Amino acid sequence: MFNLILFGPPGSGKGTQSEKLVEKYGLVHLSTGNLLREEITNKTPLGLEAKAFIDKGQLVPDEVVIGMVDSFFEHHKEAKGFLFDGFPRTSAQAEALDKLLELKKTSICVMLALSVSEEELVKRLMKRGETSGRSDDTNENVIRARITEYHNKTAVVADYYRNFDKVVLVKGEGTVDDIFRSLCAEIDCRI
Ligand code: B4P
Repeated sequence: MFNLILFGPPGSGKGTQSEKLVEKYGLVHLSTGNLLREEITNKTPLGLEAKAFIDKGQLVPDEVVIGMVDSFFEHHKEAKGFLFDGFPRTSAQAEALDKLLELKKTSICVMLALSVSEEELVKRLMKRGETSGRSDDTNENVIRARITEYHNKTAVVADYYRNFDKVVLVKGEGTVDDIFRSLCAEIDCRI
């Protein structure tokens, strides 16, 4: 199996690039953001709980997210590899992911980390907010809170994988196609 984490702050292009990468490499796309939004749309108890956090720009509690990922794996037993988008976002999630993959006798091959300046992140997310209908994209304070959560809780996840020499930094500014080419070059030499 080839398992890849696409990492970066909110608005760094994870969702945008993931769609292109899963199509090219035939990986199963696991976006915890998309899964949570689906739960919110379906008004499930999990969705209602998650919405309260997302609307404030906070991370959803680890046990909720890890449970959701576990059940996603149950439904994708035949996958030949996963692209993790927006997960793991805390050290506890990273450790849980390692354990779940170990049960499948596999592991993370590489973490590709997109780097984008904070002003560019805010600009992109405010622009998406004009059309996406996403409650977490319309208010600049909420966007900045998400970026703060990233620095406080998520950035350390890269250190976790750096210990295993699995992190590659990729410039996340420029055209979508140029960034896609850089990501593909890193994957092609490992797959
Ligand atoms: P996510 O759905 O993961 O959303 P995101 O990080 O905001 O967006 P992403 O990074 O995918 O967006 P993209 O850059 O592609 O999370 C939403 C919320 O869910 C979180 O805040 C959190 O509360 C919760 N959550 C999710 N996972 C969780 C977890 N594991 N644990 C706890 N809580 C969790 O796109 C941004 C915009 O930039 C788009 O409009 C795009 O068109 C544009 N863009 C992309 N590339 C560009 C480029 N090269 N140039 C210009 N614009 C570009």
